[in-house]
Amino acid sequence: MKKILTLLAVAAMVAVACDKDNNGSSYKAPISIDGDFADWAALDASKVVVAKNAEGSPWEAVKEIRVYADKKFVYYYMKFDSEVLADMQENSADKSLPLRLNINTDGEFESGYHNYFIEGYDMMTEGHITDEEGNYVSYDGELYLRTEDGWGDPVLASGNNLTSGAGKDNEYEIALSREVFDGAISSSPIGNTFQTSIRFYYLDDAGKWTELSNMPNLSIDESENGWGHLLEITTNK
Ligand SMILES: [Ca+2]
Ligand SMILES: [Ca+2]
Repeated sequence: MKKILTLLAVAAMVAVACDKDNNGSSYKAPISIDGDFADWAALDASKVVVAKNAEGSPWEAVKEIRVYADKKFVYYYMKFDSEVLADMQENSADKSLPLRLNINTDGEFESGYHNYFIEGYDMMTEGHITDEEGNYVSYDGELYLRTEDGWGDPVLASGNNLTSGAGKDNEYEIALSREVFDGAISSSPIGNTFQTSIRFYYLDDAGKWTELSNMPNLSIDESENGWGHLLEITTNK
């Protein structure tokens, strides 16, 4: 009996350590934003969407991204080529790295923003993953909504826990809170299926944002999913 009670006590402690959602079921984050990437390796690989830098793409500084979504968060992983990155930043005004997460929640590719390719994403987050000295900082994104008038002012300022991030060496991970996102853009929440991509920048010698990479970056003709330069993500429940 004593053993059973001990087990129950442990179970109760574990339950307390986990978040409770509205349904009362527990949530344990599969990814910790801590600059340790072993948690990514532990995910079910069949549920992680991976994009590697396409051969012949105009960009070389980002080697790979991964995206994994569950009911609470959308998680992003990225791996850089340190040497290429350092070369590009050699004459940078400062070493901060701006980054945008692009998200298409309406499932169609006419509305929203188009740059090079078939995109049509209607929301983006914007922030930095490093400070001016090039040290990783937490990605504290502000949220923008694309309208007929352009991007306009952010619909959610930074400092609202929309995103967080952590990096080590040439890897970085981000968690985006679906609850914060949906609260800011209630008209178009992130659905079970959505599309996303990442745009990377560095600062040139005049401090101007300059492209480091776009991911994914398959050419349209080679794209297998038909979504152009967005990855299609299905939420793991
Ligand atoms: Ca981690
Ligand atoms: Ca769209």
